[in-house]
Amino acid sequence: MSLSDAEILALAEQLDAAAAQGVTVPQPSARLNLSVEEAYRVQRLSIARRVDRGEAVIGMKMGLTSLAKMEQMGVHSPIYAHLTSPMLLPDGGRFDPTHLGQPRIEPEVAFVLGRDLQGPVSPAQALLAVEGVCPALEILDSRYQDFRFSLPDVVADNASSAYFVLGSTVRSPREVDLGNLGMVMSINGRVAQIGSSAAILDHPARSLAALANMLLEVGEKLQAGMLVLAGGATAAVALSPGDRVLLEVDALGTVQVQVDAEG
Ligand code: OOG
Ligand code: MG
Repeated sequence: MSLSDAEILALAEQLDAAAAQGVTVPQPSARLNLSVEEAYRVQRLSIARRVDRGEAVIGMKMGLTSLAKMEQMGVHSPIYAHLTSPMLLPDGGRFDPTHLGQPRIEPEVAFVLGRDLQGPVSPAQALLAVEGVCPALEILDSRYQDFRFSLPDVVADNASSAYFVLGSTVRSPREVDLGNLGMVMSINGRVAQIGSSAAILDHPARSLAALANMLLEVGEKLQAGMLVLAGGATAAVALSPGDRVLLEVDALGTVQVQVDAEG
């Protein structure tokens, strides 16, 4: 039994409100038989509500593109989600965690597209549309209790997106081989995760190509100027008020963010 348009819209409204308020809601899959396709419709409707409030879609992200992330979340299929303007923080910037329920952070690599990118494409073809690459940190916050969800649940929740930060040095993908760059994420000066860009579907360009190819299924393409997060290279780490996070990526440089202290 497929969901009615009214049920899809109700889920979008519920998840959008939960994200705005920093509260959790029940997983849709606990009471409904939501398909992945229906979950993407929920995601798009929730993003449409943000756009109605004045947010702009500035990019997209891939998620669950490394084994470490798949194992951590218990969901083994790559997914995509939308990035909107208030989610982007400046390098070295900070955010207020009080409206986030259970923030986590993960090390990523980001692409800046120099031209439109439409599937079907190979990873090498996808890279031709890329103008710049940089280190990135993504801050996640699930709208489900204990960060527990099925594949359709997390798709509906815009893949737990909350904030992201891009390193201020952007390099050309023609200058750097992205295939196996060491990545070290430190929190308060202590190493929290060590990984490699190779953990992201063997090469981050594969993640970008997979995104373009998934969007083709719904007749969409990536647009010039869009930012694309390739997905966490390691498991995500829980954040606390006052935490300072630094990511260092070989050949790409660094990116930093800070969680506001309490009070
Ligand atoms: C889902 C979002 C996954 C990534 O990079 O793998 C994601 C989650 O882990 O809550 O952003
Ligand atoms: Mg991510």
